[in-house]
Amino acid sequence: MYDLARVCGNFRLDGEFTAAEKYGTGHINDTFKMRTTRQTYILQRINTGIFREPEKLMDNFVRVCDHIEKKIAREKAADPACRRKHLQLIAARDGRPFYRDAEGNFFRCYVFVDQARTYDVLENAGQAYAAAAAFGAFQNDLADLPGRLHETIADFHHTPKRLAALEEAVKTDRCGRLGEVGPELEFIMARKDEYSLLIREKDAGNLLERTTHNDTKLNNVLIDDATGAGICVIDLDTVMPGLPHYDFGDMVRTGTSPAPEDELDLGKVGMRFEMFEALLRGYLSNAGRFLNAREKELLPFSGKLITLEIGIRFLTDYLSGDVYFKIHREKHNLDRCRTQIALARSIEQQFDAMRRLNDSIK
Ligand code: ADP
Ligand code: GN1
Ligand code: MG
Repeated sequence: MYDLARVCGNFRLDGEFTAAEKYGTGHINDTFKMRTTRQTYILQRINTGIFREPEKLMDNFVRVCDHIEKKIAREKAADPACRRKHLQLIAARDGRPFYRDAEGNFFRCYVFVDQARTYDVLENAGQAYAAAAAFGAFQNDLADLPGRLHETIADFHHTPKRLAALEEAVKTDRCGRLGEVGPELEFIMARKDEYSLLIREKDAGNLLERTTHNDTKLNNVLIDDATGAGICVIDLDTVMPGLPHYDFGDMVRTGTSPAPEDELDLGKVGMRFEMFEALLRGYLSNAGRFLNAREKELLPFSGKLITLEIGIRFLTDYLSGDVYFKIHREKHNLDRCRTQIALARSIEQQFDAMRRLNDSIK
């Protein structure tokens, strides 16, 4: 699709380009694992249909990476392997943190973190604890980031606006798919009153805007093969001002079910309580240092809210003709929406126990 050898020639790489292959299961960017004679890298083409201001996005990226790098600088003096704990951006030949080709494609490149991997479905509670601790540490590290980051996508987690977009897609029914989604729509609409809770609490001053990741799908943290620790948080496109709940909620959405996000057998989808507990304890082991009482109290609710919010987004995209998320089969977005609903239902069934556990952790 792209002349990757030529693109790579525009970055300050160590060694000569040898090969690149498609990599990962992300829904937005085009990701390649790329090798030179001396190093392995990740090369990404930023999806500028979605991220309309890639320069600002990369400005965020650099600020975040530099800040985290400074935090671990002292550690690094003692252990050079610590550089695996943050993304190391490779500058383009002109010194910028990205390369823009003649067609207007934006590419960025960073060092491939080896002996670590991501999981689309977590295997055990230890991984859940480790991943959530890493995201908690990430928020904690960014708590003193100077200035305010650019909003790379406005209202990214504004659930009522996500619902309004769904209502618009229902009205338009661009692809004539409305007839297929009755039960899903009914489930989503029946919970309409819950979608504004976090926004209202924020407006009332009970929840504080912080710098958050906003896309804490569990495959956005690298787990070290040898130690099982969550070593490096990746996919920094949406790091921007937000609520911590957006991050914790997405961990619950992606870290508690034993089935993948697009599972067809909904009987396999559900919230495993022991995974929720591990996520909560892992997250609080770091985020517990800065969260206030109301922020803590609303963590279980965020799991349900973000699951429904992403369900709303998948359904909106299905009705709109699959224009946002990459799909790999017919009805893929509808299948994804259905798993979110099955998971939200399972969360609702265990909600009292989730809250009791949360309240018991001081
Ligand atoms: P997307 O926005 O499309 O999800 P990501 O930045 O999450 O893109 O990258 C896609 C996948 O590539 C990740 O899930 C991870 O497996 C892998 N990956 C990304 N960055 C690195 C890295 N620095 N080292 C190793 N693997 C990486
Ligand atoms: C997208 O880029 P990726 O695949 O990690 C999406 C998230 C959704 C997720 C659903 C910028 O994440 O918001 O939660 O898919 N990213 C963007 O799987 O929209
Ligand atoms: Mg990703």
